[in-house]
Amino acid sequence: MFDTLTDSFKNAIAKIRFHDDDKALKNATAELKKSLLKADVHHKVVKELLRVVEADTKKNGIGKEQFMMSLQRELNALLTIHNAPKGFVFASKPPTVVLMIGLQGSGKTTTTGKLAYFLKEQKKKKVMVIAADLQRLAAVEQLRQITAQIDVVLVSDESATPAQIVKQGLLRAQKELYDVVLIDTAGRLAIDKALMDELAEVKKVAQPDELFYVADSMTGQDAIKTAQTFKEKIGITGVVLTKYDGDSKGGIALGLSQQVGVPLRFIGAGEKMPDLEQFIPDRIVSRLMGAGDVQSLAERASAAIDPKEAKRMTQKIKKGQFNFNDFLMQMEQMKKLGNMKSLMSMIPGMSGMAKQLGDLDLENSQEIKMIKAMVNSMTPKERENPELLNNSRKRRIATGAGLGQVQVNRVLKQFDGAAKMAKKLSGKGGMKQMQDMMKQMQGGGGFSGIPR
Ligand SMILES: Nc1nc2c(ncn2[C@@H]2O[C@H](COP(=O)(O)OP(=O)(O)OP(=O)(O)O)[C@@H](O)[C@H]2O)c(=O)[nH]1
Ligand SMILES: [Mg+2]
Repeated sequence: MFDTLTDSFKNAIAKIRFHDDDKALKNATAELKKSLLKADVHHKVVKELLRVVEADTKKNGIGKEQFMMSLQRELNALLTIHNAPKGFVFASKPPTVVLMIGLQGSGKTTTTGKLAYFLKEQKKKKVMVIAADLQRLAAVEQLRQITAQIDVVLVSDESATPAQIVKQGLLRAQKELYDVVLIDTAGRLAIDKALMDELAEVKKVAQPDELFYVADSMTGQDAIKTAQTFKEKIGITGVVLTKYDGDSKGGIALGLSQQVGVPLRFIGAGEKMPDLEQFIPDRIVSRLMGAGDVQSLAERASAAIDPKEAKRMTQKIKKGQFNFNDFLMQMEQMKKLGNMKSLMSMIPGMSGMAKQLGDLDLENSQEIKMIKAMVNSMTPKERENPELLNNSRKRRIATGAGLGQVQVNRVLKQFDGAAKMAKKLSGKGGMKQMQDMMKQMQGGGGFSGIPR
């Protein structure tokens, strides 16, 4: 997710050796300046960051460690707004009310869904969404589909005004003890008086704890200017940067908080519901320096994997009973983990690998589609008992799935191999094998000299 930026820091650090001189430091900062500007970080932000890092490193004696420490400290300062909240913060008295605002098409509705999903799955909260975008006819329908998909309550009424529907929703949230209420509002092409008046009225009724400005990262520095205007006119407490997956430069995330004077709180990097990440400065800095973010990884995994279910599955695998139904269920669970590329970049030393991985898409990969088609052509008995599959059954399944016999045989062989492998790993000594594998992965590639 932060490929370009991580590479910039990695290359600059590589220019400095253990004991070094002014010239090496100059080289390193010059290189960093060039690449940060290219990544679209604002020039004033770059200048200030490098000025402090250079002075600081000189003071402490030029060397790789000092340079990295100082870079780490200054990046942290750059991304942090003093006394401002980080990630998602709950109000002392529920429900926490969040107003989502921004220009047309910036990603408000999608982000409202992603945020609801994050709060429900990772924070285990009772979440309500209110549809206060009554400008576009399709807007409520879009939100209805999203909330249905993630199983979150939607409050809507096309015949009411935005302020009225917000009032209704909040009353219900009080009565039914909701933890969080997210309010999706209408966008406009540009900032105009009608929009600001509508938002001001909704704000008055909602009395929100948070006002999240949703900004499209593809609009670059314009996103920052608009955020500043929203801050002046309505007031905002945080920014969510969307479509970060389409922004190959990514530098805007670095300067945004200081430029707007409000913290960046979340980053959206994909169109699916799990594709939202909290922006917590020290974790992000760790990733930028190539040291991964194990904490976020663990939080994601714990949201996606139900420990009871995992135990049941392990038992089945141990007994050699892993079948096609289990396989499909595991695939569904994996989807909750979200984008593989961003997951990889959370593992220490693996940020380089994330790039090579590309966009592995579990839902749309040909292989997975083929397996799903096959499983769908099986009878319930066959799904439970893979060993039932003789040649005539295989032929029937191949026809039903629109596949050739060779393809079916290949997939069945793979499945068989995977089940055996899993059984082996789950047995005695299996855990050790796994750990050795992980150790090898951490040892190679990346740079892991950051003191923690
Ligand atoms: N690739 C990618 N697409 C995104 C992301 N966030 C939103 N989108 C897409 O951007 C488009 C607009 O998103 P919406 O959520 O409808 O935007 P909006 O701000 O609600 O738009 P209006 O209600 O018309 O003002 C949709 O096609 C989304 O799928 C993201 O993080 N990555
Ligand atoms: Mg919308």
